[in-house]
Amino acid sequence: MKQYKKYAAPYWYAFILGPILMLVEVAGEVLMPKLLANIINVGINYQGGEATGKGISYIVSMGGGMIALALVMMVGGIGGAFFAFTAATNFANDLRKDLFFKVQSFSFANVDRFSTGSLVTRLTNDVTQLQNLIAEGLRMLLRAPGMLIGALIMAITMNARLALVVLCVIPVLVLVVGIVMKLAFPRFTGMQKQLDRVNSNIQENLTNVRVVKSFTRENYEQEGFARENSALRDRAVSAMKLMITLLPIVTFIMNFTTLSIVWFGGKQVLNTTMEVGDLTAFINYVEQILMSLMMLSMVLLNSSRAMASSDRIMEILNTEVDLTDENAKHKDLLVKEGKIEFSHVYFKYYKDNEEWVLSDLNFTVEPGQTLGIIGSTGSGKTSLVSLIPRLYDVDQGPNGEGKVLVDGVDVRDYSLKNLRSQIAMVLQKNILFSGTIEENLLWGNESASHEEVEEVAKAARAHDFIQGFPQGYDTELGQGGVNVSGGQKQRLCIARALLNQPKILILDDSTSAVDTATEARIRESFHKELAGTTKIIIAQRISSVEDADKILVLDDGKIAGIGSSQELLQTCKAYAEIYDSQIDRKEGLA
Ligand code: M5T
Ligand code: MG
Repeated sequence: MKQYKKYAAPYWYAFILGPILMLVEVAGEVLMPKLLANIINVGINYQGGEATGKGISYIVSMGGGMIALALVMMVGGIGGAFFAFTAATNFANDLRKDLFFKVQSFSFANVDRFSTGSLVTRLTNDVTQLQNLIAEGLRMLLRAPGMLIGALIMAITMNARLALVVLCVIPVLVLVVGIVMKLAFPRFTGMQKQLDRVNSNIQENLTNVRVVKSFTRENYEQEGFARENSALRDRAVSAMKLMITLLPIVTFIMNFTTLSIVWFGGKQVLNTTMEVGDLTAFINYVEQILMSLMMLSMVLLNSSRAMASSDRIMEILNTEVDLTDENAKHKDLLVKEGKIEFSHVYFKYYKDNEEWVLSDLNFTVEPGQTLGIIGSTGSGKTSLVSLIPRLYDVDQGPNGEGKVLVDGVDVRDYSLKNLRSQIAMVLQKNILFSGTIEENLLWGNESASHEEVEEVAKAARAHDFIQGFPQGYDTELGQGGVNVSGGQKQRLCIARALLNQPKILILDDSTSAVDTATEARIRESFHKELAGTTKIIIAQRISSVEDADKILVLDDGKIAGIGSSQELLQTCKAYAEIYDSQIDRKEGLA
């Protein structure tokens, strides 16, 4: 609750005016039956078959009063609803914005914990549940208790004995609502969880629609979706069943009470201990009392749904971002040289696992050098380079603290912004965004000129094919870059990474879809134009790394050998084997 205060604070006026204006409406509602009673008792005063009251002028003036009151109530009602909605929508808007910021600050490890679908549900549906509760709550907060208390006072002063009937009914109603709420809460939690699953399913299928189609898995996926969707319906129905039973039960209690009032009140009228007008008004008050209880129970019931959502929202807000630069010692330090050093580096993704993904890595790359990394799939190449821009942090190894150093400084001592701005990484799984080619390339550096964009595109050997498109650099890319070929996409991603003139450039298998001749030309331009940049190139093909200053051979998370291609051929069996297999294949093909 404390955490929500800051989202309500800027709109305090709406949070206060909403309920207060609703109170104006309630005051009118409570006065209305009294005026009606006056018309019947004083204006008409129907006795012994004859009207002996004050007559038409009194009735008209009372009627006029009722109209004026209705107008005031209308203003109160409209104003109250307006401020309640203002408060709720603004609250939700700020909360959603903060949740988004928080998710953006998540480390990879944090994101891995929630599914994307669940994050989407939490930021949309769950926030909306909270928003609805606030809008409803603000309108009912004073209105329901105000009506309850007002009507009770009016009823008791009018006829205390008859009011006893009502007082007997209230505990029964409270009990019923209490039981329903207790049963409802777990069902609502279950419903939100199922909604997560449906959203995850939609999200996964839509992003991977091409794969689904190429495996003709549409039917299977439709079945899967239908299953999750039906489960959602079932859960919603089970929750709604409870809500639905509540309404008839309450109506039954209300009707029963009204009947009792007419029964007991009727007797009093016959005994002339009560006036007819008072009985009419009394019935109105009883209805108001029961209505207000009904409204309260609805708010409480909805709040049980919103509480389930609130817990899920809190889970995001309270997630500790496990990778921050709060304790960085040199926040203003920039990466200047691009020297990289691994010293006793151990790492694993799941901290409970016995096995290390990377163990005891020690090596150095000098500024401007090129390091090639080679190794079988799953040997830890991607994991290794992820540690440099701190996508993950090094773990405590068996023989003390391991470190990744850039320019001799622990990466954890840079601010994340300064560190990452100088390290460009082309990920193994590349993503482009919808927008033009030029816009996508500008991700690397927003303030770059068109000439600079062309320059990096040339370096990445992308310029020629971009020029080949009718719209050139203004060609629209589909979401994820679906309308360019795999190799073209890789080259665009390389160009994007180059635009920032990084001190360190990491290419994770980024030329796997590019033909060898083009790849050789890309390497050549790196050599010429990125002389000062330290380059790490992960590759499957020996030819991609053969001319690197150093090649690191990774095997099951350990360094099997490091050195130039010539040296490795002599010293590293694993390297020689890969070399032979690829050279053999080349000769076989020739
Ligand atoms: C090394 C595991 C993976 C493998 C090992 C990215 C990632 C990997 N792993 C996880 O448990 N969680 C993750 O998020 O770590 O994986 P890698 O570093 O991705 O290997 P690679 O880059 O050498 O392989 P490849 O196929 O890209 O050549 O056991 O299960
Ligand atoms: Mg990899």
